[in-house]
Amino acid sequence: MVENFSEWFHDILEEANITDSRYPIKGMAIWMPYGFKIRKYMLEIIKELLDKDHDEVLFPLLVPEGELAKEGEHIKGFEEEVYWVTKGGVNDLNEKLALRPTSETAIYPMYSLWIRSHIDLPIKYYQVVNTFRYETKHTRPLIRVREITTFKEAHTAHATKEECAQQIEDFIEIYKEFLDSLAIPYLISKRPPWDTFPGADYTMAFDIIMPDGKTLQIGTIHNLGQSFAKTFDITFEDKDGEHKYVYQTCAGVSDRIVASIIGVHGDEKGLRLPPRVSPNQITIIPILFKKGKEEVMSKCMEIKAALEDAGLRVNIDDRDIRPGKKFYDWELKGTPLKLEIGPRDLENNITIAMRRDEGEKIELTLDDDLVDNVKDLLDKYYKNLKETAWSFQSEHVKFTEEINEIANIIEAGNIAAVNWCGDEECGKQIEEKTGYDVLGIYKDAEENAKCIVSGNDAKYVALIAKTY
Ligand code: PR8
Repeated sequence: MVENFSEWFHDILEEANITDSRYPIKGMAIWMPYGFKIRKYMLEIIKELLDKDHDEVLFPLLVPEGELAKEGEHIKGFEEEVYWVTKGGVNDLNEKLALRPTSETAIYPMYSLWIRSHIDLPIKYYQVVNTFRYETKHTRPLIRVREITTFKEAHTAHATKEECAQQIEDFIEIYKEFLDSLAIPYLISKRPPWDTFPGADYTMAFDIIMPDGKTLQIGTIHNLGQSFAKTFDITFEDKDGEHKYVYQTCAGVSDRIVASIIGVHGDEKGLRLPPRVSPNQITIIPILFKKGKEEVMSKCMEIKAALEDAGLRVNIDDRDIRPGKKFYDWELKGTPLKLEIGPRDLENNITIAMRRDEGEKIELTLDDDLVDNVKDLLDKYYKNLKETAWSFQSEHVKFTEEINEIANIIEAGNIAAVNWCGDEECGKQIEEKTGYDVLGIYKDAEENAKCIVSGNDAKYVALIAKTY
């Protein structure tokens, strides 16, 4: 566990060339080259998963005030966070334009034009865009930003309530697969009514535990029911000739995915990147002396080409600096596997491999099996990252039947799990009495379990946490 996580996180973003937060607008930062690559590979994964049965689109950034204000609950939830464009050059605009805080009110008026008949359904679109939220809580790079630069938002419309509920399940599976590929563990819960997305029937959320014990919501899936359909008049003619409102869902992830890759896997030496998103999956470090320099370099190039042919991302660090410094740098940057080759290794026809998660040096023979052996090490590394992260999570969810215990559990860096009857009043009392947040319903309670507040029969196990 990283001691002072907040400071560590801040430093690593700069040292590993992820983002630069010195841009002169609070809550807005620059993606630097190394971070941009991680972001790019992360997006490739989610896009690949969505592209199986969603289509990517791109909507304008600006939303007319009239549309944004149409859905009462929605605007109430967002009005304090909206940035407005009021002028075009020196002229006042006739209608204020919002920088989208999210795109329901940009997309749904168009759905109303596009959807006519049941044959137009389902419609499953997504876009990856920047959105703007004037966050009033403490901003933090990648975690709580005012320009969310990597907002993947999906919006679907369906003919029936059942299909709509199925879509929520499908999104849950997609997000699981996505996070699994990044070796990130998650807790899935149904948000309580008072923390449901503005305008939605219910919200399913993915949370992670950061090393400091605070939870971060890294993805949400909202069942919008028919509320937006009624506001934006999104109807279709059904098979029976009747005109009906569609049922809708939306789902989003953001820059927080990159924050969780960094936070969940990092250690005191720096990043530990999951192979799928690491800009370099293998870094070759030549140990160069005057004698035999060319032979070593040409062997490095040969190995690089062989690994690249197998679809791996490889770099050679041939900078004119001490090898020790190179090791240090690539540990900081979280390259999954390093291969070291010096003149003596060349004589012995070997390379020394080192996984980022283990200090052990492994001799690999430079033969036809090299590519397979390297892939095997990457696979073991990925599995170890995943297992370590999942065990950290399960060790940090602690069940209690005592309301007075909740604070101790959470202050020791954990999440508390408690029995809850499901009544809003009891849920809010938990928050008031403890000062922490009810994340949501994690699962059904066991038989005969009693609510931690009222003592009545408990329906659910709820998670309580300190949140980002
Ligand atoms: C929706 N509409 O908007 P959501 N900085 C970084 N990440 C953030 C921030 C922020 N300030 N605010 C939210 N997120 C729906 C679904 C279209 C898509 C991340 O939902 O408001 C959080 O991880 O819940 C959140 O789960 C996700 O964006 C979607 O935002």
